[in-house]
Formats: sequence, C-alpha cells, structure tokens
Amino acid sequence: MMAPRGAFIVFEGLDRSGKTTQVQRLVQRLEADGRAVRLQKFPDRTTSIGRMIDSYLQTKSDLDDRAIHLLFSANRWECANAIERDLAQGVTVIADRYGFSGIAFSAAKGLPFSFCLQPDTGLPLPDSVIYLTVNPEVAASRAAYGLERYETKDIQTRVRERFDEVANEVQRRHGNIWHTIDASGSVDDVQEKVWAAVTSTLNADFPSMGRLWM
Ligand code: 2DT
Repeated sequence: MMAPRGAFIVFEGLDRSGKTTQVQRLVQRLEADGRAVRLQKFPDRTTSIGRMIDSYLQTKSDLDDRAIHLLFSANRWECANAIERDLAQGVTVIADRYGFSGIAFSAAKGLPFSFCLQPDTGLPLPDSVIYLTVNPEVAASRAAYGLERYETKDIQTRVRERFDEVANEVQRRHGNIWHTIDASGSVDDVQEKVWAAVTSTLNADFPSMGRLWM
C-alpha cells in the first residue's frame, strides 16, 4: 500500500504575531511525535530569485510593484516541485508564509486583487492555513518593528484589512481550510490553539492534492 501523503500546512500572520516562534515550536512538536517534517520559508531567500527579493526587502534595490509581486510568486513556483515531492513521500510540509501574504501585501500597496491572485493559480493548495492575528494594541506593546520594507504600523494596518479579504476568498473557493487564531495570549496558550488546529487537519482524511485558486 502507498504511504499516505503528508499534510501541507501554511502559516500566515501579521508582524509581531509570534509566527516564527509558533512555526518552530510546531515543527519540534511534530518531530517529537515521530513525523517527518520539512519547514519551507517564503520568501526563500537562498535562491537567485530569493536574493533579488531579499535585496528589495532590505531596500537595497527598488522594483516596480508588479515585478516584485511576480518574483514572490516565481519564488513559490521554483519550490513547488520539491513541496509536492515531499508531500507524496509522506513528509508534512510547513510553510512560513505563502501566496496569501503575497496577495495581502501587494493589494495593500494598491494592486488589483484579481491581478494578485493570478500568478499563484495552480500552486499546491494547503490542507490548512493558520493565520495568526494580534490586535493593534497588543502589537504595539510587543517589540519594535524591524527595519525591512513593510515593517511600519501604517502598512501593517492595511495588510490586516487585505488578509480579511483573502480569508473570505479562500473560504469561497476552497471551503474551511482557513483558521484564524488570536495570538494575543502567551506563547504556550497560542501553541495549544495552533496544535488543536493542526491535529484536526492531520487526523482528517485529507483529499488528493488540490490546486490553489482552481
Ligand atoms: P518575512 O519577514 O516573513 O521574511 O517576510 N511578502 C512575503 C510579500 O510581500 N509577498 C509574498 O509573496 C511573501 C511570501 C511579507 C518578508 C516580507 O515579505 C512580504 C513580509
């Protein structure tokens, strides 16, 4: 009998939502549980496309809004085969950001929603999207914003609004795969909420690999 495929779980979140910490904890917990797991960070800054994105995010270079949007998408496409291969071999793949960030950030800059979706059409569809939110007051009380492009209060506010639209679109196209988790509590409390969402996905009889926006 063929091994069941791995689950594809995507994390999205606002700045200072504790996303990176939660992703690391989840990977450790799944490994401790005896699962094969691979973490895939987006943007993947290690590829040649990723290095262009990195330079843009560090404001060392400027690019047209559409051009950088397409580079972020191309960065996912260049990793898509490896994700599918791992899933087919039973590995659980955890992505730290994916195309939903791509839409939320580019739409926050004013690009049309329909344009933002288009280049990701056909990418592997996650089995579950864990979206970590914090209310603006809690975000303000956490450590200061970083120095990269987009790390300002004004942009984060607009991104938050766009993420709500993305969540609605996911629901409309793909059903109940989007889990919004309030990450205002302690790291341990949030971890338990994440774990509940993830185990419900892992225990479900997930279908054959779907395609994003199709
Ligand atoms: P990190 O701080 O998580 O490295 O993210 N971004 C990300 C986009 O604008 N489009 C995308 O498609 C993706 C994946 C979000 C770096 C920044 O890049 C933004 C924050």
